[in-house]
Amino acid sequence: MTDVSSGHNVHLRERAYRIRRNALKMGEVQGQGYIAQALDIADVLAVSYFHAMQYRANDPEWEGRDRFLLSNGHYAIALYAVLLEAGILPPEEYDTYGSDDSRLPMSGMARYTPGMEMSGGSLGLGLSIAVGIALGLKRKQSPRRVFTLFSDGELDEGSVWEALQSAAHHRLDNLIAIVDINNQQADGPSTRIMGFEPLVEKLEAFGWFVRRVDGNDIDAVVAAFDAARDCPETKPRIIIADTRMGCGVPFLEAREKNHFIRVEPHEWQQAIEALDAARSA
Ligand SMILES: Cc1ncc(C[n+]2csc(CCOP(=O)(O)OP(=O)(O)O)c2C)c(N)n1
Ligand SMILES: [Mg+2]
Repeated sequence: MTDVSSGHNVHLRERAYRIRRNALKMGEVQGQGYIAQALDIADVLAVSYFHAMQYRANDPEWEGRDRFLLSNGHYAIALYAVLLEAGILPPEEYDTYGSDDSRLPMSGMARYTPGMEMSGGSLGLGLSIAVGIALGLKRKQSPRRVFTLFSDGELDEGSVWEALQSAAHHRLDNLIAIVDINNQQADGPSTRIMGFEPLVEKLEAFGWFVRRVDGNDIDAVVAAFDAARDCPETKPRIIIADTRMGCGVPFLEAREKNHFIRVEPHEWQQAIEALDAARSA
């Protein structure tokens, strides 16, 4: 039987593959990095940049763009990977990742990098900034939307819950938040450090439109973004994406303590080969 639903999103799967590949190529330049996160969030980024958002690759500050705010600044390598794929950054620039004077520092800096809307190194702030921008766009009667990605570790931060509450208060239906539930943070599994379940119920009680999906299932992610776009209620929207760290490279997926992984020099090529094998499977 033909799987028609997967057929629809073949181009997004290819984008996600290329985002993962870009991240691995950058990781190889420095020999380390937040690679497992880039691999887990690649599908969400593919859907954001190649299905949901409007922007001009050759004019990243175009006033009519949708904004994408990366709150978890240590995921910068993942954002660079999609900015390279989108043509906002030139493809050969990956080679400068993390080196002196590069526009791609290991921790994201809005001032340095075209397409990076905020510096997110200090966690827990992106959603508040997104609320302010979404409110400003509404007051200017702009039809544009604000997307923001944050991590499950950021749910430990009180500021995130204040922002969740204020977005609902201001009825920001132009705000689409995505939270990456990879159940990992610096000190261990997120649910052990600071439990946040039942998350759907909590966010609904806070007045948000909520969808929870397998964040590594492109079809499910597309459906969630479409539902968030089409929801008729004047509520902010949030997509809870359950993801697998290292997704796409089985030996990295299996690695323990993968908040910050070191990859041996000979393993980078193996990682790309594993990615290629999964792509042609
Ligand atoms: C306010 C703040 N506190 C602590 C840190 C140090 N820090 C960097 S990454 C990280 C883990 C955050 O959780 P999460 O993003 O879910 O981790 P991951 O999924 O990337 O493993 C921490 C605590 C920080 N950058 N900012
Ligand atoms: Mg996490």
